[in-house]
Amino acid sequence: MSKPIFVLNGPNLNLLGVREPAIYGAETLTDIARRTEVRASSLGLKTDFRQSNIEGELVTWIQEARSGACGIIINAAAYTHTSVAILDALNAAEKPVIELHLSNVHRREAFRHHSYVAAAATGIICGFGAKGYELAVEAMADLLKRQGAPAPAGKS
Ligand code: CA2
Repeated sequence: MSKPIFVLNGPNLNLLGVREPAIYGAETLTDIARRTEVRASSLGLKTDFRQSNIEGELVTWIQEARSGACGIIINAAAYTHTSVAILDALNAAEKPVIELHLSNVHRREAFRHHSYVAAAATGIICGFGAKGYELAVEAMADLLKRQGAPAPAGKS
């Protein structure tokens, strides 16, 4: 059985669908987990979808991903903009990483324009709401396919 993609979600994302629908949409995190899993399954992949309000717990899960996951999709929420600990853990995991945000952080306050996570990520998806989770799974499927592919001729 192949390893799952860890889909990690940071602080306050458990409030989705309950507060601030104008910014973050009306879907709950449970709705998003379901649509993420369905998209992954259509691509022959599994997801392990988690949320925590605790920075250290996210760090522990990222450490777990080193042996337990094929890749990491992370919406670190506010920790995106503050956490060197999460950046260090992502670098140590040595897995493909996709940074994800529901909102377009670059249209928002200046303090959301800097991301520590970005320094460990292959790519970033933001501004597409819940659909971004499906886009991230598609992007991860491509990354994993490329990883498994033999090197092009003359480039071994
Ligand atoms: O757009 C995103 O996905 C964010 O990661 C969401 C974070 C924010 O700090 C980032 O800058 C961008 C905030 C998550 C808070 O989620 C809430 C959901 C409903 C109600 C209140 C907060």
